[in-house]
Amino acid sequence: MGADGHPDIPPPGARADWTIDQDWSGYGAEEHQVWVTLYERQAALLPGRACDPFLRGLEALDLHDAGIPDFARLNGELRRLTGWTVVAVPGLVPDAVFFEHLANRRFPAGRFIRRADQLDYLQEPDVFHDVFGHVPMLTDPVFADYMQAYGRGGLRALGLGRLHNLARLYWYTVEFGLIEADQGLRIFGAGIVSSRAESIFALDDPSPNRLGFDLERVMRTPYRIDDFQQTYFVVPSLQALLDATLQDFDPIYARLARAADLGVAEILPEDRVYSRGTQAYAASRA
Ligand code: HBI
Ligand code: FE
Repeated sequence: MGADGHPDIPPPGARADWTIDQDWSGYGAEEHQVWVTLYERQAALLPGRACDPFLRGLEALDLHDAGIPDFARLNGELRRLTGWTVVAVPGLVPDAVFFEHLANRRFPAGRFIRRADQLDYLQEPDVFHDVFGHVPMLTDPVFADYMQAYGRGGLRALGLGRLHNLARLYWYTVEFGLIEADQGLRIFGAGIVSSRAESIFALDDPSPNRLGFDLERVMRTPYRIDDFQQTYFVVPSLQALLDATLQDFDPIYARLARAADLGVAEILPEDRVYSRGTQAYAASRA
C-alpha cells in the first residue's frame, strides 16, 4: 500500500502507468443509455449555470451522440485544441501516477460507468464524471495549462509532504470551483457540473458560503467528501487562477506548515464574501 491507501502496483491487465484500453466496443447498450440519461439531464440544466468555456468545450467535443464517448475519437479533437488526451484507467490511481499523467497533459479517466439505479451515487470517479465533468474544461487553453501546472506541483508537493494542502486547491477549483462571469457566478468544477443536485445547490442554495478565491486560504480549508460543500470559492478568471499557481509555492508551504487549518465553514475578516451561507443544509445533515 502507498501512503494514500492504494496498492502501489497496477491491477492485472493494467500497464505500468495504470492505463488500460478503453475497449469502447465492449460497452453494452445499457451502459451507453446511462451516459445518455446523465448527459441529457446535465445538458438541460447547465446553460446559464456552467461557465462559457465549459459549455463551448462540451459543444466542441460533440460528446453526446452515441452514448459513452470513444476516447480515440475524442482525443483527435482534444489533442488538436490543447494537446491534452484522455487515457483510460481502472479507477482511482496512486497520487504520483495521477500527477505524472497530468504533468504530461494526459487526463486519467475511469472506463466504467455507474449503474442505472445509481445515477446520483458514486464512490469512485466513473467515465461520466471524468469525461463529461473534466474534459470540456481541458479544451480551454488557460485551464489546460492550469491542470498541467497542478500535475507538476503535485509531484513536488508529494516530495515536500504538503500534498494535503495542494489537494485542497484541486478540490476547490478543478472539482468544485465557481467563476465570476459578466452575468454572475458560473460553475467550472467537474464535481458540480457532473452532479444534478449540486449544479443547483452550488449556485442557488442559501446554505453554503461563496467566498473569493485566495490560494493560500484555500490550501488551509478542509473539505467535505461525503456531501455538498459548505464553502465554494469563486475565481475572478481562469487566467487569475493559472497566474496564482505559477508562483513559487515554497514560501507558501513554509507558512502552511505553521498555520492551523480553518473550519470548513469559517469566514475570515479579509474574505471577499459573495454569499454568507446559512449552513442550514449542513446543520440538517449533522
Ligand atoms: N485517480 N483516477 C483518478 N482520478 C482522480 O481524480 C484522482 C486519482 N488519484 C489521486 C487523486 N485523484 C487525488 O488524490 C489528487 O488529486 C490529490
Ligand atoms: Fe474529478
